[in-house]
Parts: sequence; C-alpha cells; structure tokens
Amino acid sequence: MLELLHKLGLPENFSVQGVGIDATIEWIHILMFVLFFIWAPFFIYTLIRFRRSRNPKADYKGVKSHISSYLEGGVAIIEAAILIGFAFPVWEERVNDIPAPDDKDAVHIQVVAQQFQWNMHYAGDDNIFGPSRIDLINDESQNFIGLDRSDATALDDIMLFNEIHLPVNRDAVIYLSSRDVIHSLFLPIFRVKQDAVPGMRIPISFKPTQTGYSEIACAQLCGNSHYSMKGYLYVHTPNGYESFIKASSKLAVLDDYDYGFEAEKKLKAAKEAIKSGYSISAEKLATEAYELAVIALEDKESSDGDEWDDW
Ligand SMILES: [Cu+2]
Repeated sequence: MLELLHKLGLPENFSVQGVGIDATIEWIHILMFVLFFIWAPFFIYTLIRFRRSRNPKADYKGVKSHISSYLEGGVAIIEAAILIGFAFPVWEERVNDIPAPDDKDAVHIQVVAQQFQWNMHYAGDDNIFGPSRIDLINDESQNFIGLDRSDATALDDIMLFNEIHLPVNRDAVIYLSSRDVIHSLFLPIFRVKQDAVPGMRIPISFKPTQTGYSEIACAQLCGNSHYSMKGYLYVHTPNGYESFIKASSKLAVLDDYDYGFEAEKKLKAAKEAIKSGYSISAEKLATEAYELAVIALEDKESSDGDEWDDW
C-alpha cells in the first residue's frame, strides 16, 4: 500500500517519527479502499433495486433487517481502532518525547514565522539563544525577531531566512512561534506539520535519517503572499553540520561581509553540494568555510587594531 501511496505523491519519509505516521496513513487508506469497494457496489445495487419503475409507491414500513446497523457499527470499531491504536500513540510520542531544552545531544532551533517568511534562529557556538525583544524588531535592518545583539549570548547567534540546517541521525527540536498571524510549518519528508501560533512557543521534535535537501512550505493560508513562504531544508552529515554552524556563527560575530566573503562563498557551495546529493563534499566545504571564517575574524580584529593605532 505504501508503495502505491508513494506513486500517488506521498514523499519518501526521512525521519524516525515518520514511520508511525506512515503506518497510520497506510491503515486509513486500506480501510477507505475496503469501504469504497463495499459501499460503491451497494450504492449502485440500491439505485437499481429501488428504482422508481419497480417501486412506484414508497414502502411505509421500510427496511426491517439490522444489517446496515451492524455494518455501521463495524466501521465505527475499525475507526476507533485506528484512532486509539495508531493516531493516539503517534501523537503521544510526538508531544511527550521531546528532548529537554538543555539536552546537548539534540539540536535546538527557534523558528519564528512572519508574513511572508521563516526566520530561523540558531544559538551559535555558545549554545545559548540570545534574548529577543519586540521593540527591537526592525525589518529594515533585517532584525526580524528583535534579537538583542548587545547581549553577550546573542553575539554569535545565527539568523537564517527560509533555511533550516540539521544534522542527520540527531534529534532536532524546533521551537515554533509566529510574529503575526497563524502559519504552519510543513516539512513533508519528516511528516511534520505544526501550526505557528502568535503568543505560543510550540516545540516539535523529530530525527532525520538521511542527508539531503527538500522544501519547506507554509500550510496555512496566511495572507496574499502565502505562496512565497517557501523554504529550504538541508540535512548535513554530523561533522558537516557542526562546521556549517560554527562557520555561520563566526560570520555572525564578524558581521562584515567584506571579510567573510570567501567563507560565505564556501558555505553557499556546501549548500549546493547537499542539493546535488554530495553530503561528503558539503562537509569538506563547510570545514573550509569554518577555517576561512576564523582567519577572516582574526584579520578583522588585527586590522581594527591598526585602525585604532592610526587614529
Ligand atoms: Cu504562512
């Protein structure tokens, strides 16, 4: 059945949690197929059997047998089995088995939706999310979530737009919220779909099982440019991810495109490599990007010193 569903457009599943969801989807389809092949012939039979020419006058007594009640009861039992046997456990796992915020084995990301983009906030090298404040939100200066860069823990934080980066085979936790209206983060290949609700910070957790690239969509009709809330998802090798994040974190501290230019180029190349399915070369490129970012940061610091001397 799952193969048939893949042929009909269900994408491959690339998360540990997706297996349970796929099983539920599979059972629902099996039940619906069975129902369809029972109800459809029955419906056609009733159309012919009770046609007007054969029954010119309505029978006021109606059907006496209880077969239809038994059939309905049977359907209700199967539906209850799907709900209690499959849907509840899958949901229970999804809302209860979420790694704690201080769990170092998991990757933690904050995602803030807004009309019409996804803002991804990574804690950076220090693993601590810098604070953000509403009054600091400034779209012109690209501070979409109001990150307080004056705070020491925020200096190395990484802000990405419409891009999620994750390592393979590690639990990922996304803390999802929204800046304006209700959006919905949809990661089809992980079987993740969660509403982003203003005023709430909702954790979602899953574990990617394969490196690769996919698209992110918004699954709530959130406004006139809803269609443009398209994002990209990159699943790196564990080392590739570490280097990618460390390089991006250094570039965030550097905050100077001229110095970080070469490192940025390597990071872009790493993303292209993942897109083309070369996660090992992506890992190499991300490592090079990190080395370049370190050099760029040292260069800038020493030249800042020069400027100070000249002054
Ligand atoms: Cu949206």
